[in-house]
Amino acid sequence: MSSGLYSTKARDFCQTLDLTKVKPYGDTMNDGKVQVSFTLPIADDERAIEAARQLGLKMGLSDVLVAHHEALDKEFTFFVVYGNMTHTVDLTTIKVCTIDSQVLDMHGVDDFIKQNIGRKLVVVGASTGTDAHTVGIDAIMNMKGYAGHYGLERYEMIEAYNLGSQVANEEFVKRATELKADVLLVSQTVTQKDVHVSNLIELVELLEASRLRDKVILVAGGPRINNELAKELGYDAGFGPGKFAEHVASFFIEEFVRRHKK
Ligand code: B12
Repeated sequence: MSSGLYSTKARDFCQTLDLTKVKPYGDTMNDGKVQVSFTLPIADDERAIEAARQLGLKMGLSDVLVAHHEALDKEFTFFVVYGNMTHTVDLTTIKVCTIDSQVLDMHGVDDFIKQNIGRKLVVVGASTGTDAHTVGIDAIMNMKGYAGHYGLERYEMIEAYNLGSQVANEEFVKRATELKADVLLVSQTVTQKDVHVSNLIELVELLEASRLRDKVILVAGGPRINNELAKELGYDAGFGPGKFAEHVASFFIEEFVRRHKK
């Protein structure tokens, strides 16, 4: 291994990477290479391929290549398009709304609750509204957990109630009241026509009307949920893909203590 080779590479990288003009990396810095896939509601023919190419140009790609096209049926065609992104972003101006809690593991969370709260926390979760997807909320709550991360049901100091899917907001609020919930976890997967937004807002309104909003820590999650959106909609936090029980638990135990110290 020659250290000379490595230092030359590192120098090239530094010389060409401009954080104020970041663009996709294919195999050389700043080549802007991307792959986009989409379906058009038209038959798979020469005109359709040209339509896909022109759409690629309109997306801000140069050197557009329609690498793959396949008829899904007579009236729909699937495309894979390659191209070079002409746009850049200025990383130095980007601000994100992050969750700053220190992430503890399951035992760390249990110990924290024992030492700082002194009783079990009641956590009630569901996939609400018309949403039938349960895998996300199960990943967070079920005993066996997901991808090697145990769910909240396994935590000694958490009393977890997973109400399942398609739970109407009214029913969710009713059960949360009966169970004296400290924390409410809402999962939303379907985002077509922004149904998740109206459903999440409806829950906040119901909680406010029942004078419960300030009494619970309210968290949303799902594949297209992030902290920024959740906060905008009146939630205390939002979690998306790649987050597990320990992330949300670490957030709500800190938040619980913060509120009760006040
Ligand atoms: C499995 C599945 C189904 C199953 C669900 C079975 C079940 N019991 O859940 C079935 C077949 C029932 C189904 C139905 C439908 N589905 Co579906 N489904 C999927 C699929 C393939 C996987 C979803 C999944 O399980 N992901 C795994 C989990 C673990 O990931 P996750 O949800 O993101 O959860 C993680 C995080 O987001 C986070 N998280 C999630 N929730 C929460 C909550 C909290 C509080 C926290 C902290 C974190 C958190 O933690 C998890 C772990 O990291 C996806 C496509 C895909 N590959 O993603 C489509 C998909 C979600 N389905 C889709 C659609 C459209 C539907 C239907 C509407 C189809 C139809 N026309 O009938 C129906 C839904 C009907 C309804 N009323 O809801 C679309 C959604 C598009 C959109 N953005 O709106 C997708 C993306 C498919 C697609 N590409 O079109 N579906």
